[in-house]
Amino acid sequence: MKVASEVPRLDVQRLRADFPILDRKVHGKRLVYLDSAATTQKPEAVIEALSHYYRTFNANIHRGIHSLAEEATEAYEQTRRKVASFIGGVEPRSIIFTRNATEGLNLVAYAWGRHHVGSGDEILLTEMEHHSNLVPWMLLAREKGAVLKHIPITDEGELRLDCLSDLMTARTKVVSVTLVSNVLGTINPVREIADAAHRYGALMVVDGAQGVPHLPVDVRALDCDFLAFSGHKMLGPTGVGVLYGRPELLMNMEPFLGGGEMIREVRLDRATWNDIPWKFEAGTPNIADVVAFSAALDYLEAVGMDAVRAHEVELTGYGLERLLSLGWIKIYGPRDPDRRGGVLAFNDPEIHAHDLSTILDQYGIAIRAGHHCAQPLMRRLGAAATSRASFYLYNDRDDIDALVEALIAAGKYFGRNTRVHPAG
Ligand code: C6P
Repeated sequence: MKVASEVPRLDVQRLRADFPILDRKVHGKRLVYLDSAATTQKPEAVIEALSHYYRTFNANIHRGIHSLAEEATEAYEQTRRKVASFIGGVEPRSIIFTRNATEGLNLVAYAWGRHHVGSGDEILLTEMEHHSNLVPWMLLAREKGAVLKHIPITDEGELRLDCLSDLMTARTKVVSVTLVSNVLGTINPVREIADAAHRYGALMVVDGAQGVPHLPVDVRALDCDFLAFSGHKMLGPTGVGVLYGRPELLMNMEPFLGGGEMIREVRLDRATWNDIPWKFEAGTPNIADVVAFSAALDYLEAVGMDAVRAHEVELTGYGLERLLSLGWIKIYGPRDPDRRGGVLAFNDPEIHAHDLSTILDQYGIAIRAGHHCAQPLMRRLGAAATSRASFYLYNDRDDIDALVEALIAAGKYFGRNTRVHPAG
């Protein structure tokens, strides 16, 4: 990662022009899109790539030998090579296309877990996981009689690594941790946890859904065995996910789904499997969206992930300062913007998160409200729901100012006598 002074500042106004949706109005107001942790908006290049695919070379891949099929196959495989390069220059055969991060995590729990986790074995997760990194492991633990354990968090929303040595045992088979929390924003010390996992002979799985889109990620630096993420959270179309897996592991795993494409030879009573990664891509994949995802990767590469990260640190710092200056907003997660990604979950003690989100929508502001698919974390935080503003490369300080103004207006609507306090 480059030092901050070497990283070029984003020209947000220029970038915004690439996102047609940002021109639209909501309830007559400028759209202020602060829900990129749920899904990001798409640049013209991605929309155009999708349309270009259907207009010019739509065909099924890996099957036909006509020109369209060859062009479609090449474009699909080219995206795989770009993804491999994007996460640190790994082998393209270690990249499996899934529907989303959720499917990637389920693939690991099912195809690896069912053959390597047994009764009494332990699966170590954390208290801040998204349901996608909890429920697949619950299903596995229930089937195998395995034990689920969780690294607790501090009141500031950081993992209690001091508990790690007590939680890891010779029975720990897998550790699965999110790189960035979708609620707290916390960036977790994955490398440190991976080192501990490997000392105990356990696998390290990383949920990269909120990490890969926002930080420069190098799989080798993380030293993880699996990494799952979603294309739609990084400017790509919905319906494309990525699972990186260490090739030695993937080669020795049983398939996840059976069908066309994932086989080498099929008899009536038995079959052998294709090479990786195709062994894990049964049936016709989401060709069009994978092809268009390539344009999203090009876009992010051109902007530079160091610049994306630096921009989000700056914006998150400004957001924290402005929200705290109101004096009544409770913010979850670390206070230091360098220790967190671009999500700010917060609560107004007098207005329910859902009401707040409905009012903000009247001002054209899109935020998310609810449990953010992290109910155990919500319980730990003592909150039934939170509001959440999340940023990406097309957001700027004006968006945060609009949010703050609307929060003040919402307070007035609910009868609050507003006085803005200094930041603290
Ligand atoms: N979080 C959010 O608004 P999918 O749905 O498979 O693309 O991503 C699942 C997922 C996994 N891990 C983390 C940390 C996530 O944040 C998400 C998706 C969205 O926070 C939708 S619930």
